[in-house]
Amino acid sequence: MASGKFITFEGGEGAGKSTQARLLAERLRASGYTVLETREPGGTKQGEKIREFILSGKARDYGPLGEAVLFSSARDTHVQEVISPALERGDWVLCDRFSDSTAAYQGAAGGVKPALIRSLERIAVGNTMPALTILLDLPVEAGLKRASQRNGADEEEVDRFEGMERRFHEALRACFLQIAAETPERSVVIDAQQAESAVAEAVWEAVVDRLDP
Ligand code: T5A
Repeated sequence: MASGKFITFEGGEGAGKSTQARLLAERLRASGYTVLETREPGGTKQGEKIREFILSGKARDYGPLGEAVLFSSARDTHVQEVISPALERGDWVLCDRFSDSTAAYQGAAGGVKPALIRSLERIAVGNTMPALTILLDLPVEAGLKRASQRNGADEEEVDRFEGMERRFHEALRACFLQIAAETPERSVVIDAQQAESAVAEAVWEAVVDRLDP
């Protein structure tokens, strides 16, 4: 039986997921916990290859369903080879994006039917659902601005999804909020417009409240 704690960070582009996952990992480690930081797509050799393939735009021709299958294949390996073993060891696992991202990007915004998205989640994730999902929510404009500032002037840095039209990003935001409303037992929504330190404090409060470190 898994005895560790599984936390995922979700949200639109530039919401601050990577930043907050790193800050939470530092805080947990300072409290004496063993923490595994990982991300999706990625987290395994195969997953990093799929990440490169999709984010470079090379998988675009397969359409949202093809991309959902690729993300799910990477997730299946990630769960089996990395996440589940770490949870069984009793580690804390912090994952930058997970299956809610497939529901939002390929499902709500990409048009893949909810039943297909749910089937893929069942296959790739099974029972290894997060104990806590932190949804970092902020207006689309603000998130894209942050992402573009991080990328700098290099247009080549804009990945497969950052460059999508505004309607796509609004659909993502609405979907993430809907998932959070439908799964209150694991989801906490945090206003990501606040300063980095204030967001970090809200994340820590959610972790203490839900998981009692
Ligand atoms: N995807 C992923 C799918 O379509 N389906 C899936 O199933 C999965 C798993 C992943 C892409 O793949 C898609 C979604 C994504 O488009 P990625 O590079 O991992 O690509 O992209 P993101 O996860 O969107 O990561 P980003 O780096 O764009 O955003 P983050 O991690 O949310 O933000 P972060 O921490 O890098 O911060 C961005 C910038 O903002 C600043 C940071 O310093 C940084 O410069 N910042 C703040 N500025 C002001 N105030 C704050 N509170 C700030 N917090 C951070």
